Amino acid sequence: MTRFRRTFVPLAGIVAVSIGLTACGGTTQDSASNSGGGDRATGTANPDAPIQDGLQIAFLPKQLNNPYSDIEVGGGKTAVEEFGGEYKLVGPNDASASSQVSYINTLIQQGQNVINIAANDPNAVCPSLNQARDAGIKVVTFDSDAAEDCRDLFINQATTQGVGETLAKMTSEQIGGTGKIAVLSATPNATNQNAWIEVLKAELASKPEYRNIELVATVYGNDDDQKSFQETQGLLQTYPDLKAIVSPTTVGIAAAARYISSSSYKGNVVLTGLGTPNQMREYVKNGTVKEFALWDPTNIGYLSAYAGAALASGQITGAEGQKFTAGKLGEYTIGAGGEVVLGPPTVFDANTIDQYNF
Ligand code: RAM
Repeated sequence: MTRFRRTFVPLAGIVAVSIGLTACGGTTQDSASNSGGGDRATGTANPDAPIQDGLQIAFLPKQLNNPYSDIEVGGGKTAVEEFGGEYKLVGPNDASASSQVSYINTLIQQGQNVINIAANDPNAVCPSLNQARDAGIKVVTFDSDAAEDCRDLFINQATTQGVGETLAKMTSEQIGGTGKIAVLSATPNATNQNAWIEVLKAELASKPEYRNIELVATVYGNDDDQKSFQETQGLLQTYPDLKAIVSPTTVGIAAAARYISSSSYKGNVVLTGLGTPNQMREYVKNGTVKEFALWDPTNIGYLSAYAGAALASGQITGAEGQKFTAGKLGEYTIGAGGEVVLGPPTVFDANTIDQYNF
């Protein structure tokens, strides 16, 4: 088990992974590239510049009614209060591709200094985000990235490669390296889930220890509790010999656990993926789930707020190798592609889950 990394993230630890920009229903990667953003990390940075007073820092998560998002933006609020800024939270109730566009437009009209956004689609938000940047607003993506040319920085919770590897390893270990598995994801457009699933597939295809594992389906619960619950039921009916469901979304894994825990599949079908300890505790204790992973979402929002403040204050421009200090988390270095990595994922099981409260 790895503990949360709270201080310096060495550049060498940042694994550059090309994000699988699977465009399903949203705009295409090319259309985002043409949207006028470009690389703006070229100005002069002044690492000694103080964080400006009264910065207006907005948070726009994937959706508001998601416990994970609530924890993330709570960390953002703490940071904004620490450095004397003005915190604002807005967002849609669903995580569909274009649901965030109208909120971005309003934040531009309000003249916010920074927009922190967990993008529901890597491209659908790009024209609006680039309008924001044209208006002098700094754009930081956190949790789920937008295309690289329409944001200044991406705060990644862990390396994309690291999350995908962890999903493959947890699944394989729990099914003894053999059998059919399925993925219960969030929305079809989610940048973060799609990137993790790409790595999971690559791991299964390339490592000899995974050669007897077959990924038979990927279904989407849209980060909606009821839909995730029904998709779980559908998977188990369609594939009676399914050995495991991997759900790389806190909404999906919690809904799947609820379904499995009161069915005959409990103890027979493995459920793993990414969940919050507080949502998963009862299912670990009642034997539905043995092991799953995550990071502390509070720290993502906290780091994102400080990154935005550092950009807006001129401490950094977003170029690779620049450093900034994120309050109590310490110093971070900007990696390739404007990515800042929080730290490694943590794996939770019955022995460790009670050490965590989020
Ligand atoms: C859900 C969301 C979020 C993701 C977590 C793991 O809450 O899809 O974007 O990071 O799961």
